[in-house]
Amino acid sequence: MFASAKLYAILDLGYVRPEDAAKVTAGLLSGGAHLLQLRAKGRDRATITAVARELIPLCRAAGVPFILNDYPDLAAGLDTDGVHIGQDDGPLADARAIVGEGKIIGRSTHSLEQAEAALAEGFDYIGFGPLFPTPTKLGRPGIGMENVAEMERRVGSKIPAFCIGGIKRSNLPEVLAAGARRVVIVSDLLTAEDVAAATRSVVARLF
Ligand code: TZP
Ligand code: MG
Repeated sequence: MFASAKLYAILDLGYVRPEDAAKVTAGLLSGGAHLLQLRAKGRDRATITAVARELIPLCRAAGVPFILNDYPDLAAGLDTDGVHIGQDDGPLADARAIVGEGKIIGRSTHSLEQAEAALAEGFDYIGFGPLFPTPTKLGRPGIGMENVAEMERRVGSKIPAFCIGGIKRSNLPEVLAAGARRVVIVSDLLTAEDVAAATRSVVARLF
């Protein structure tokens, strides 16, 4: 599932209340998301742990890898499939030492140079963006789509590379036309009236 993943869904607790996390995740999974991340910026460790414990069995049952954003130590203790870290979260080796071999470790990248550096360092996958400014990641400018094709050629041909940031069902055609082969979509799926149907419609357009 991981190597062929095209739609990476993120259950972001900025959009979903912890008590709704399992229900919304079930929608993402039944809609066919290929990877699932729990992102819980600013939440306490107890909340993150409790939500992760609910989501992990749902993902397992669906055959979908479960990735925790940040907190390699929590990821190790929770038996997640992996962890996702940003540019300011230290080198891969530090995270690897905590979570161990065999776990997926991804890196956020915001430029072609960072994408190539993450590949060279040995990350299992990257996020590339934000392509467009987005309320889900405030304070970061959109990097646009002009480097997407080159990023896919240099990095996406070697490890899974997911374009991210402001991608919605409405602009997915232009993102794909720019050369993207895999995407992360957060708010557009989490705020959809029918999460499963919205997810399904995206998956159908990625093949
Ligand atoms: N990293 C770069 S953009 C982003 C993250 C986590 C948020 C993407 O969310 P959305 O709602 O799909 O724009
Ligand atoms: Mg981080």
